[in-house]
Formats: sequence, C-alpha cells, structure tokens
Amino acid sequence: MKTPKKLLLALALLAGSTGVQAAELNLFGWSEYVPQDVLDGFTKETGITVNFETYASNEEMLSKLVAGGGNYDLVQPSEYAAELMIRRNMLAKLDKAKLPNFKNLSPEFLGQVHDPKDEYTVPYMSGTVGIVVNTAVVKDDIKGYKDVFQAKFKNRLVVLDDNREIVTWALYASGLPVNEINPTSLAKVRPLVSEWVKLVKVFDSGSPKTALLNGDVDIGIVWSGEAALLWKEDQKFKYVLPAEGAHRFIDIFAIPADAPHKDAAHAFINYILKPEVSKIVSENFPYTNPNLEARKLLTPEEQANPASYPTGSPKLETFRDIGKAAAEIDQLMTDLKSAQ
Ligand code: N2P
Repeated sequence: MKTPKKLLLALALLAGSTGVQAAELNLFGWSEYVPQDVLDGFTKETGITVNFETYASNEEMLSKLVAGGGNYDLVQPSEYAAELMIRRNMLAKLDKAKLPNFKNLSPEFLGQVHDPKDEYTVPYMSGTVGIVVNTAVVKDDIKGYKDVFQAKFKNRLVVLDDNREIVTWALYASGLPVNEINPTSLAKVRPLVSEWVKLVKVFDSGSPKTALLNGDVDIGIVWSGEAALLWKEDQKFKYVLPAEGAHRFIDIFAIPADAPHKDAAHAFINYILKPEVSKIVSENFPYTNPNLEARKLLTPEEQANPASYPTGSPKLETFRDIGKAAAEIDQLMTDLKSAQ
C-alpha cells in the first residue's frame, strides 16, 4: 500500500518539530555483500526505509565520503580503511548500550589494531583473498601468485579490480612487507605488476565469480566469499590460499561522524547482529562469519566450505593504513593499466 503524500509530509513535519529522526537510513556498503532480504526484514521490523548505495573498493568509498554530500549513516570499510577513518576523525563513537547483540561476536575479531577498544567499528564479515582454480581445466598444482601469473594463462585470468590488493600480491611474491610500503618497494614490484596486468582478461571486484562460472576464464584471484559460492555451485572450483601470504580482511560497520540518522544506524547494526539475520548474510555471501551465535545456525556443509572456513595454518595478514603510499599505489596501477 502506498502512503498518501500528505500523510508523509505531516509525519516529516512532526519529526522535524519534535526532533525525532526521520525513519530513514542511508547505507553505503560493498556490492554483493548485504542481502536484499536483510534490508527488507529490517524495514519490516523497524519501519525504517533503507537507501542503499554500493561501492566496489575501500578507496571508492573513501573518496565519495571525503567529497561529501552523501549523507551516509552507515559505511562498511575494511580494517585498514577503518583505521584511516578513525585517525582522521571521520567516524562517530558507537553507543554500545544500543547494541546488545554485540555480545554474539567472537573475541577473535575484536580488539584489533584498527580499533583496539572497539569504540568505532563492529565486525560484519571477515574473509581472505585467494586463488580459485577451475580444476576441470587446469591440471597444474597452483600454490601461489607466481603459479597464476604465467604466460600460458594469458587471457584466462580474472582478478579483483583493486589496486591495493594487486600490488600486495606482487609484494608477497617478491618477499616484501605488505604493510610498510614506500617508493622503493613499489619500484621493486613495478616490473612484476606490469607483466601481470597484461595477462589478465577480466578485472572485476563486484562479481568475479561470474567470469569463472561462465567459463570465460579458468583461474581467479578473488574474495573468499565469491570462491565459496563457486565451490557451492561446483566443487571443481578449488580455493587456494597463496603460499607466499594472503590478505585476511575484516569488514566492519561504522557510522560517519556527520551521519544524520545515528539511531537508525545503531538499530541496523544491532539487527544484523541477530543470529537469525546474520545467518541470512552467510547463506547469501558465505564469508567467515564473526558472529558465533549465527555460525551455530549454519548447516554442516556451510561450515565445511573451505573458502568460508579455511583450515590449516595459512600465512594471513590484515592490512594497515599505509598513509600516502595508497596514492602512490593508485598512480602505479593507473600507469600500468593505461600502458596496456
Ligand atoms: C563483497 C566484497 C567483499 C569485500 N562483494 C572485501 N573486503
């Protein structure tokens, strides 16, 4: 049923005059990450309308926020972007009294270096960036980045369209630190990255699984949730965490300092922390769920998906805010991609 315009106007005026915040939430989140069912369920339960805008990289989100005008109430940075946002006073402190479901989170994802006292951020989902191999086509034993970027796989690769990620793979492959990046280390990996970008057929951060599913490419370097969906579809898609090391991301919810609807933002975070809601996130986007109560609700198959819940002891690192090196990485990638 459509609400009559006049009634909406009256409600808006009432809200303005009483200081009550309008029933609205401006969510700025990653694409392919927040299920529509969850947004609908939240609106149904609270009456709060969700305006949802998406991005495909932390850098895209940051530049929109810095440019202003978005009026965002809730954003979804990864750990290193959250660290930067806290440092620059871009986030509001959370009111934990409004987040009783915070207790469902595993301590493993709390107290991290980006927000040591969990004052500004709430883990949403975690994951890794790794290699997917279509083993029906590729018979080689792919262990690391150098096995992927071989001349024989030219035009058979999909990789994330994410500058920091790509440069990180080259740093790992060269045995260089991934969180202390400077002009010298970038100059060292430049020839390697230059070689690599020429081999790639598809750059896609939004839905890299698609090129693999269609058979357009045979190997990918993708977010683990994408790999988990591929595995669910067909177990010929094997997930490999690169031997040289891989990014373990923690994506979180945070409220921008100037968010117009902070109450609605808290309500949404608390809603998503409900085990039965967080379970819907896992079903649609099978990343590593930091919500222990939600994890209990997953099927044994979901819990055994090797991309969602890797076993063994792979070398994983979260990213740090690297300051001005971020712009240097962007410059390097722009140069190399345009030289193609
Ligand atoms: C979802 C993207 C996962 C975010 N499409 C990786 N940080």
